[in-house]
Amino acid sequence: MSQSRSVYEFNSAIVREPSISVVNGLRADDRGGPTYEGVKAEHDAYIAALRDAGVEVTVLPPLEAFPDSIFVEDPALVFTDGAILLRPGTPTRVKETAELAPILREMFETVLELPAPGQADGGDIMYTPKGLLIGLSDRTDRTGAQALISCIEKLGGKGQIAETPKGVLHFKTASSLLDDETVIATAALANAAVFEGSRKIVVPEGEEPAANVLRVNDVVFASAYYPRTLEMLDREGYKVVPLKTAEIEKIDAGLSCMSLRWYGDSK
Ligand code: CIR
Repeated sequence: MSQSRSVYEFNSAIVREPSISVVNGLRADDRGGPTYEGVKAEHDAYIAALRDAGVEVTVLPPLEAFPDSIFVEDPALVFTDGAILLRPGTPTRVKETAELAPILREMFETVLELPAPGQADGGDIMYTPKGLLIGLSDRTDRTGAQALISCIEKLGGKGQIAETPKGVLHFKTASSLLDDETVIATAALANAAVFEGSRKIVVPEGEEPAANVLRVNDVVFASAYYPRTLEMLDREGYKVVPLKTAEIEKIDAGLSCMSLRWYGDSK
């Protein structure tokens, strides 16, 4: 696995347009569904921000049969040297993997498949300079995490299992990499053993969803609705791109989940 550049240096990404059915996306607590127009506007701004950050974005067509298919991060994992097809840990999303497979096979020479019966969602997987952290959650089980580590090792990388706090959808719902030394996390996750040795920025109480940020090249995408977190990131010297997330948050999503990102050497 190529280690010569930062894990947040990207020149390529895949996104998928939201379907009209996105209004029926999965959610743990129903605070009212998002509107299609609202999600589409947030998604359009997200694509524009990726392009502004220097990323070439491939936009896939919407899939009406899969309300959550806009969240392409979950059914696959991508690297410079290959891709891994995952098995999402919730029944309505399992077949999203087959929908992504053809484009990944076109774009990557090596495409591995997570062997059955394990399950893993990309939202539980954090790239760090020391390897991948795989959070166990309701979506990612130990069998899936261990099988995934074997796949990652076949691509020349390393993986390590972590725990996700109870009641949190994904490991990265509550933590994100900010740079080679630093993570941002909720208070519940910041002291996890896997973050020992990292510099930690803890999101203020009441702003927990702000822990899902996305570092892309020299900028950090962050939700526009958490002013204390935005201010803290600014004070720490990060170049923050605030993005609207009100609609996607209604279906438990944040900024990392709407893209698959990698650095393509051939570009
Ligand atoms: C789901 O429950 O699967 C979607 N409604 C949200 C997925 C968010 N994915 C992510 O953060 N990686």
